[in-house]
Amino acid sequence: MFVANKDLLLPARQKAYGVGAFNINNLETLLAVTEAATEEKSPAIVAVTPSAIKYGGLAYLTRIVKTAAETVSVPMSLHLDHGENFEIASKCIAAGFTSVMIDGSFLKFEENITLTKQVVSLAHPKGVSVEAELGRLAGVEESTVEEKEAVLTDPNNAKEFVEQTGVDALAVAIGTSHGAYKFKAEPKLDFERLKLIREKVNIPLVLHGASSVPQWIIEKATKYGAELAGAKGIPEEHIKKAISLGIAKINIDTDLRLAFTATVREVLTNSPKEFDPRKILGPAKDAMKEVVRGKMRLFGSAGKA
Ligand code: TD4
Ligand code: CA
Ligand code: ZN
Repeated sequence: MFVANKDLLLPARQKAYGVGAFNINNLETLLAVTEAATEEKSPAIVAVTPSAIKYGGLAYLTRIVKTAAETVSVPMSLHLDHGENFEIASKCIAAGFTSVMIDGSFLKFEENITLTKQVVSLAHPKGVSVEAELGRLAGVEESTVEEKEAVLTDPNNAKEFVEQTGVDALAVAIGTSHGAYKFKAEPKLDFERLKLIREKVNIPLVLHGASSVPQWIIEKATKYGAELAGAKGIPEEHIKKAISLGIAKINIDTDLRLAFTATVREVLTNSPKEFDPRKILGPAKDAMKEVVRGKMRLFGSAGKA
């Protein structure tokens, strides 16, 4: 069932569970999400970034996700992740996305409001949900954000931003970052800040950079030749706590990339005679599916569809 993010996030917010947004850029990753959602009876958000669109093509990606969503009985949405300008958001809306993120977090506060409002006024009459971002995550983004440039979300600004823009969901910066190297020392999230934001803002909140970088996947990848020393993510307990404090959408990309890569390496090493892509990518898809299933259980969305 093809739905808007809002239809997935409002029940999640009310019942205090989280819905995973899983980044895809190919058929295998989409199948992993779709099969996991079906088996776990879970809602799912399929997320596509501008660089995924560059890689896979807007028309191709839109069609395969629509086909998947219309095929399964669980609710799924198609979401633009980190749309960086009005143009890409409007292209995705025209293509049939049911949700877009406009990431004006690099702009000044007022400019972020103006851009977000523009996207909201285009999206809402068409029934499309809008996510915006306030504050900056460290790590790999549109351009790399150095840790010192990362700015955590100010709760008062969040309140004003939501009131002025009418967005449906807000991505907050509380210490997470994109990618496989989130912390040099111990993982640390600013839960106090999240509580304060929650007190002032009533819409669903979004946690980017939420991958846990499971050590067993790092070990498997390393066993088969990967070099991933120092990779570290968000502990699962932290994710649970964030959900209990109002996070309703949780973005996962890195853990799927890691599961994919570890499994492709394993198959190629263990089966050197194999050259059928389906025999290589099939197990990688299954590995990603298991990761997605685990997330759905962790976030509490399993059994909610
Ligand atoms: O929004 N995301 C996914 C970002 C993906 C990076 O974009 P490109 O497609 O341009 O490479 C997240 O918040 C994922 O966080 P994670 O912890 O999984 O890295
Ligand atoms: Ca951003
Ligand atoms: Zn993100």
